[in-house]
Formats: sequence, structure tokens, C-alpha cells
Amino acid sequence: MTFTPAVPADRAADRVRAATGPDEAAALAYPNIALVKYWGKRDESLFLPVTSSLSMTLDIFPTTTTVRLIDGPADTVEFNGATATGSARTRIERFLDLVRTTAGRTERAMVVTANAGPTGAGLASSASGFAALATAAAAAYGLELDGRALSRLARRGSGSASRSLFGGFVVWHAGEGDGAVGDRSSYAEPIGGDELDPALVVAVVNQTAKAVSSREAMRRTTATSPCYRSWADSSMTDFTEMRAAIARQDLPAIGEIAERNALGMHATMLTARPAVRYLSPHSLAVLDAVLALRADGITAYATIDAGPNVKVLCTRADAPHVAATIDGLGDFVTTRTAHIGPGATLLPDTGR
Ligand code: 2P0
Repeated sequence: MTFTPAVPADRAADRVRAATGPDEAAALAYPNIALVKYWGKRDESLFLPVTSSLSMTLDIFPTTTTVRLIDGPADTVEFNGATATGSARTRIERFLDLVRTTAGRTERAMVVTANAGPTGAGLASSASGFAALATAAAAAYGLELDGRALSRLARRGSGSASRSLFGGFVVWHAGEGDGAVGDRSSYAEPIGGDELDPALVVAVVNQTAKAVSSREAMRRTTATSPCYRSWADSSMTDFTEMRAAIARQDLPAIGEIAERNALGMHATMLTARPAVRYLSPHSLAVLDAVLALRADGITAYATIDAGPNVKVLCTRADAPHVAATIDGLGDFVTTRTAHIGPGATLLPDTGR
């Protein structure tokens, strides 16, 4: 299988740059992959999670987004070169409404956004998407927010987007309480540890959008899985142990915790009613290859999000061997190797 990016990142950035002027801003943000997952909300409207999560921001598959304020009666949204429709458009319009309310502004906006990677395939496109949109929209509407406040804003577009505001290893605190108290206390921040410099080999077995959205899967799982509460409890332990493992730069421990946390999350989906199953036979083939690599003494651990694609954490030095092993499984899989990436940025000469 050949991986075809939707829009090359550099070309998307050029298009956006060419379009910027007053009252407009463009931003670039990268996806992040959670090593301790966010899976379940305690408040749907404020995007307050049940548990804290911890991620690594990547240096591949960025989203580039420009927001230009316009005179027209409605927002317009262009996504990967086509007019956005349906729920994708509604999510962006609702988010812009939130930004307008926060800024005390009423102008509508023209949004142009492009993903360099697959969309809706469990490769964190909504994380990079809403991190880029929050960064660009806040600047275009004249909101001056620090990193913590911007992460809280991005959270309201998509929970995982709060983490893509920052580079390297990032925690998103679940926070405490409901309403405004919960909102203020649920933010993301970087935690350092970047010296570890691991690689994440992304094994793409399917780059089409999933049938059940992660939002719906999360909702169904928390409401119906008899295993959900025990996963959430163990995830809190995983979070504490993961922070300690990152602080002591212990890659085998980081991998072990990440793998058990992800497989536990999938167990909650499999036990939802009706079940949600993102794992495919190809996902399992990659998981078997990871086990075989470990049996050969390679530090390689898997994590999987709301989709069939598998991400393999390993050292930078081992990444070529890990990628070659997975590529060798057959035509059904192709790999891209990521490393630690930067936080969201405004593109030069944009913003106010
Ligand atoms: C994560 N995922 O921590 C987890 C692991 C998928 C599996 O965050 O409803 O698109 O927009 O807050 O952020 C995907 O969920 O969900 C996700 P919403 P989001 O990365």
C-alpha cells in the first residue's frame, strides 16, 4: 500500500501564507499520540475528561489553517481543497462561535484548512486540526491567550487538541469539579523529557475515515462498557507511573505502560454495547510483529488510537529496523517514522 498525503504540508502552508493579511492569521499544528489515553468525558459540553492523559507531539502529518474575518453573513470552511459540509463544518462553526463569544466579536470567518495526513483514521487529525484552528482563530479575533488558556480553548474543539498546542511530551490535566471550576483546571502543559528522543513508527494499515467517530465511540463506551470504570482507575495509575518513567527516561517502562493503557482502552470498546471494534486483522498482524521484535531484544511497544493503525514506540536507532520489519509484513501496511515534534505556531507575518 502506498501512503498518499492529502495535501503536502509545504504546499498547504504556501497557499495559506499567500492568503493572509489584516484580521487574518494562519497556524500550523502537529498531531499528538497519547501514551496514556483520553477516553471518556465527564462533561460533554465543556470537554472535561474523566482521566488525565499524556502524549507525544509528532513531527509528521501537520494541519495548516488560515482564518480570515469577512463581511459575509456566514462562516465559510474549505477543507483539503473542497467546501466542508455536515458535521465537520458544524464543529468548526460552533468552535468559531465560542471564539467570537470569548473575544466579544461578531464577524464571520473564512477558514481554509488542510491536513498533510489522513483524516479521521485514528491518526489524530482532529488534534492537529483544532490546535491549528484555535491558534489561528484566537489571533485573527485578537484574543491574547497564554499557552494554558489556548489549550483550554482548543480543548473545546476536540479534547486531544489541547495537547497539540505544545511540543514534546505533554500532559492534559483532567482537572477537578464541574462548570467553570472544571473548565479552569483542565488544561495541557509540556513536561519536558524531550532528551529521550524516541521514534514512533506509524504503521498505516487503513487511511480511510472510520465508520464510528471517536466521539461516538467514547460516549458509547463510557455509558455501556462494564469494564470502563476499571480502565479509568488503572489509567490514573498509568498516568502517575508514566510521568515517573519519562522523568527517569526509561523507554522500556514508557512503552510497557503505553501498550497496556491502549490495549485496555480497546478492551473497553470491545465490551461496549454494541461493541466498537477498530482493530482489524492487519492491526493484529502488526501487534504480533511488535511482540516478535521484543522477543528479539528490540525495545518496541505498540499503541493504537480510535482506528486500526498501530504506532510503535522505539529508539531512534532501532526505528529503521522496526519500520523495515513492519513494511516486510506485506502490501497491506506502510510506515512513516515520526519523532518528537514542535507545538502549534502562528505562521510568519500573520496574527496581530
Ligand atoms: C487520545 N483519542 O488520547 C484518544 C485515544 C482517541 C483514542 O483523543 O470528542 O477527537 O473531539 O474530544 O479528541 C480522540 O478523541 O475526541 C482521542 P473529542 P478526540 O488521543
